[in-house]
Amino acid sequence: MKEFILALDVEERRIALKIAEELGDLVDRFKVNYPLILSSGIGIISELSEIKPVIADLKIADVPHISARIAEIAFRNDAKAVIAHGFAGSDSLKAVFNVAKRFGGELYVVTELSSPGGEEFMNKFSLEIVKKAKEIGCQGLIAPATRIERLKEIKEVAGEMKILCPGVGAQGGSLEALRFADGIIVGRSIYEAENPRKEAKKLREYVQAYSV
Ligand code: BMP
Repeated sequence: MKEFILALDVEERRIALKIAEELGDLVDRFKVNYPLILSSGIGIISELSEIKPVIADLKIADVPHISARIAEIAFRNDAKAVIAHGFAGSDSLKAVFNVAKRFGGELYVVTELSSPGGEEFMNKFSLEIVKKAKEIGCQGLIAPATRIERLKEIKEVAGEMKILCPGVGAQGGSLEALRFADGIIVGRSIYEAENPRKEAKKLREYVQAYSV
């Protein structure tokens, strides 16, 4: 079954909770990032978790002991998964992976950003990042829906690792990503839509159709 994940990049706790209540039945998980966590506080993860599991997209990329502490705070506040940057290297990834393991959570590793800037530096190393993440035993990867050919290459190296793809919709990425990915992460196309529920329903049906 493919996953449909809502990126809740709004900046107000009240709005985030309202959207989550309205769309929670249509999505598999929520992903929260700095805009929401910094404006609402880390407690928003627990609040949203009452509705659906939360991925804390903190794009962790620090020296190992700090990376581990960041991940620990996210898991202590009920995150079920965290996202870390692969470019920080295997020591930092291992540190986060060990924390995730202790909490029974997951670690998703960013390969290369879905934005054009992801092609400047990150894509020179993204396949190496995939190999490293796989070697460590990380549960999944974040890979661009905006570059399908690259996504295909990432999938070939990733094998059975789970791949979640942001970039669908507002960034110009296509749902074709689901040919290689296990799930899509969508934000603005839903929460900025005139009728977010209608948009989310359409995507839900699409993801479901791809899952059979
Ligand atoms: P939107 O659908 O509004 O473009 O949002 C995409 C979400 O996915 C954002 O939260 C962003 O931080 C995240 N993301 C991304 O867009 N590209 C990546 O390569 C990695 C991400 O985590």
